[in-house]
Amino acid sequence: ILMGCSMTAFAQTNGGKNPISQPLVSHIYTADPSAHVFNGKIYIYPSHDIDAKDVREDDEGGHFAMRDYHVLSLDKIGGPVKDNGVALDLKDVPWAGRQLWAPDATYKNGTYYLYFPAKDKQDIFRIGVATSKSPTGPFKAEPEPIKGSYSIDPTVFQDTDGKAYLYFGGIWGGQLQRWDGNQYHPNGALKKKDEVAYLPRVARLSDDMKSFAEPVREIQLLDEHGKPFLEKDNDKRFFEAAWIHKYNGKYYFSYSTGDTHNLCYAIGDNPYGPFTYKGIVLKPVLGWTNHHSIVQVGNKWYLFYHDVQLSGKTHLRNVKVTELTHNADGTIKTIDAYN
Ligand code: FUB
Repeated sequence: ILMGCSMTAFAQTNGGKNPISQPLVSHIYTADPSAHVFNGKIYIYPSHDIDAKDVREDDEGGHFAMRDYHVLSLDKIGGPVKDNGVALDLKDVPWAGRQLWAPDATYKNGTYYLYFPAKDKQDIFRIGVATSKSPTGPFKAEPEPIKGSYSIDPTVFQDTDGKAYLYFGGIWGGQLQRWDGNQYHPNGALKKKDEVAYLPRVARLSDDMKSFAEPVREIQLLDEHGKPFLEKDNDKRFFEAAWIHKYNGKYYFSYSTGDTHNLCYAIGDNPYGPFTYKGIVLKPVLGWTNHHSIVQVGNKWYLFYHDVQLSGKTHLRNVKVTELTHNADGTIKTIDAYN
């Protein structure tokens, strides 16, 4: 299936002001775009949103009832976007019960690895891995989730020294509040406003890319005074949607603030952090969720993100892309998707 995304659509304007990005595809709903360049071509690993009419909306995000993944590909930004069909189906993941949420992918030694969260048969979010010889799949899932994994929104990062790391976590419907010291507490409560906010997680991956090489660690996110965020700092604290990119030798950890809908970023000197808060990458978009990836294509950097332009409904999203600028001092120029 080939969906058109012509240059004219991409460059549609806002009353003659700045270009507003248009959905990359409109034949299906897509969200949480994790983009990568493999062999000079751009691949996007999004969630595939569906209108599951049999599922009622709830505070845990039960209406985000996604059942498969499609990989999108394009030769260049602004070029036609191809939907490569079903890359992985829920029914082919032996351990999973429901809700295929935001995935990510990477390549190592001839194999592509797809990392994805799903609720297991006990309704606990875990992170699975599936492999393929092709970047577009089909992917074959491992029989069990990654041992020691939990919560949602995995993102995989391979550093220049060859080491690979899996970042993950998301509060509220993403269940991170149920995990303390890597132990599951079914009644884990949300933090009170003066408590230190929940922190994202990271673990280095083993050489096989299918298991953790070490216990899961918390990532320290600090404000400009070196202090951790409190829950009441909810316009800056971590909520979900981790991404990491490296720029000029620094590690940029970006994430969504969830209930305040910002995409923020923090900078560190190594993959484990600590990361110091620097500002907003993307202001709130149409719809409740804000989720992204930051990728270099050629000599430019791009932000892949989503909004609900096509549906007006929070759980039926469409992925988009826009250029991202690193300023000379290493900060990122804040993006307002509509101005
Ligand atoms: O797509 C389902 C969830 O919505 C993701 O896991 C979150 O990051 C939010 O975008």
